Amino acid sequence: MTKEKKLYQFPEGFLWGSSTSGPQSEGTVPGDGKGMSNWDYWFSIEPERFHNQVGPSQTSTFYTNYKSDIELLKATGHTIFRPSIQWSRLIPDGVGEVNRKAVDFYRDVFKRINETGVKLIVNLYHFDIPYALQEKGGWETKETVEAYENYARTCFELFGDLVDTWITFNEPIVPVECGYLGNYHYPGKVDAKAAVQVAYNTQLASALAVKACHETNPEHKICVVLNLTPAYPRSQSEEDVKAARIAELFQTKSFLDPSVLGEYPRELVEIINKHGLTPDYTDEELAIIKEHTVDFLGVNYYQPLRVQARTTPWDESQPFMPNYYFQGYDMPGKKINPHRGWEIYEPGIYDIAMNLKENYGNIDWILTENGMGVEGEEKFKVDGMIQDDYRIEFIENHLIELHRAIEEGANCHGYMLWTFIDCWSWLNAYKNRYGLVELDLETQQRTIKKSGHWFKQLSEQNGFER
Ligand code: BGP
Repeated sequence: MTKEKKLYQFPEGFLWGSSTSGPQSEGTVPGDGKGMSNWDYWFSIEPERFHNQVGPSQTSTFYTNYKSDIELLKATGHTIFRPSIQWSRLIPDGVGEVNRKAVDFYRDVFKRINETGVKLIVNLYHFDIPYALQEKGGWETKETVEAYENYARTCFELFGDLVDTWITFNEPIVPVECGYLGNYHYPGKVDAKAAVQVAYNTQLASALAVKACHETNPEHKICVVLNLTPAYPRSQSEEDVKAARIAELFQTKSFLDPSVLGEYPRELVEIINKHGLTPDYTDEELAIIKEHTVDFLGVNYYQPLRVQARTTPWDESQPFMPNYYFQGYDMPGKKINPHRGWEIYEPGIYDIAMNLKENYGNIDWILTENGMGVEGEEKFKVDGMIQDDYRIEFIENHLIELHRAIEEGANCHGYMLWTFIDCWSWLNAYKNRYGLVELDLETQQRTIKKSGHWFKQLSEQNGFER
């Protein structure tokens, strides 16, 4: 007996596409005028920290090949696409002179994308800061906040005739955690006080960009992209539930609440104060955060966060970390992406959607990143094409949960995969492939994967049957 198929039809006008970032896709060529970013600098001093010692200079050569790459957007069914501007390309020293070659490049990219009829959503910041600012303390300082506000305003003025939908930051918690607590990103500090200041300054900068966007073009919309994984407790015991609640304060509410509600959660503020981590702030700054909340949200979702109460007492000789209050929980029997090692938990999307619906005024949102990284993906190549059925299944399974949420009133308006063409990924370089389009690193040739062809069909049908 064959099971009857169900049709998962998405609302009219639902957007289908992918996200990438400047630092992970553009690459550099001599004479392009790009300044040094934190990533360029870090690679120059510690290349061994990067997988196979592959750095950020080449990436997927979008700077050179963007004209033909943009043609691939249509071939893979895109109706929306998210690139990012590299601050260090546009304003090489972070402040001051604008690089005219960068203006020409980004204008041509945006113009061509508009001509294909694909909706553009442009991100201003994807973990990349001009090194000239990083050297002077980066996000620990208010000078960087001011420089970022000017940079954002410059972008709205230079590109506002071509772009009407913007993103202030992608996953702002990541540079906080990785750069100031966990030593996975430059500057590799382990300093909770600095981490809190960086988080606060980033939030202030995001609100200032929202303000600048609305002042420059009142019709334009702007969001922040957050990785909103729920924190799932090991059990319903009081201790585990408390651990999950506090983990969520740090991991998600630290940016979600001020970005959408205009205020920090009281319990988070109390914890920060209790540990002597209060950042430098003024009432005037808090008023800016309060008044300039985002128009909509971008949500990235890859894997859930599972936590439990601490099983061992915190070692007081160690510097403060959020996991003073909780620790990770390795749930037995969890579903795993064997090619990347991350847990796959599709209902996470539904839970995020319901949280936004119930606790954040059912704000409009787009799923801005979801995807499946695969190490050694070339082994799935048959007759010249990567047969990534696992990716198709991964996307469908997540879409089923998203569809369920939308049927129950979630305000989600699009699904964007990470990523378009296989790209360079920070410390992992090219280890994990995510693209709808395969990139041959030797020849730079692009070949649409099976999922890329399937995605086109998905987009044309505005849904799928299963
Ligand atoms: C997200 C980032 C992306 C990308 C992705 C995949 O959090 O926004 O920039 O890197 O993760 O990560 P990885 O390549 O480490 O698997």
